Amino acid sequence: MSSLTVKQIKQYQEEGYVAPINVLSKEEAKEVRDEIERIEKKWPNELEGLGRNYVHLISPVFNKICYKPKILDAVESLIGQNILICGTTLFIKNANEKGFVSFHQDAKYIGLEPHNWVTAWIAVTDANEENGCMRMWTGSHKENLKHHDQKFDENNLLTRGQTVEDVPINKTKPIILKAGQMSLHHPKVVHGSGLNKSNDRRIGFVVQSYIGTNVDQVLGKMYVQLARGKDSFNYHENVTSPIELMNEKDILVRKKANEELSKIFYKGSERIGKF
Ligand SMILES: O=C(O)CCC(=O)C(=O)O
Repeated sequence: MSSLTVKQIKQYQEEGYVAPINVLSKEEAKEVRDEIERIEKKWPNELEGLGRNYVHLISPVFNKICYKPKILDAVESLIGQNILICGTTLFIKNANEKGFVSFHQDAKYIGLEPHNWVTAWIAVTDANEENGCMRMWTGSHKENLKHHDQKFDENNLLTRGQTVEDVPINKTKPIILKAGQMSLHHPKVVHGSGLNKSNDRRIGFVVQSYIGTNVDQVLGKMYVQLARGKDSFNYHENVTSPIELMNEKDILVRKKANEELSKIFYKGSERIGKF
């Protein structure tokens, strides 16, 4: 079932994103934050570096979120009814740290073709201009992929510090979300985010991305789960949902998935970053 209104679909087509969409209750968002903080406390390095990826493969709490009908209904409106979950990433900016995300296009280095996919940014905490919410360069998805400089800045939360220069800030819009709301953005829309100047963490749980079953990975191997519909293409490795937090078997699957993801992200790069 697709749930976005004609107006919302038009916003996505014209601006390259749609937001806000209510998907989790306040309690569910809190449950996700608690799960993150439980993992951080018990396994301090688990979510560091590459460990920010594929957390849905080691935690049933995250895995369940990826299958939420409210999320999938909205995604279906944009990419059709045969949907795979092909990855997740935690974008955490702690208070008093200098993390930022340079302006970039997701499609640049990820190798997912054709671009029948969409990224779901789910707000675990509120995201606003004070704590460094995303900003979208509206309409930029209608252009081709742009040149990205590779800066490897140590505070940049992107793998290579990939950066589109000269973004007209007056054409960007902040994506202000309450905890439990989501934005959906297009593979080619130029977006980034600034510093967290608040006293609390800013946390996004990002499904990167929901892809149509017709989308192939042209740079490497991906570990996917069927979220909805039927996969008659079978381009990717299928994995099962975790049944408990940090099960040993799941940890190994996640490790493999992350190794493969790293090869994709850094293909052709002379340097490897910390994520
Ligand atoms: O969380 C952020 O600030 C940026 C996330 C991002 O670039 C993405 O989800 O594609």
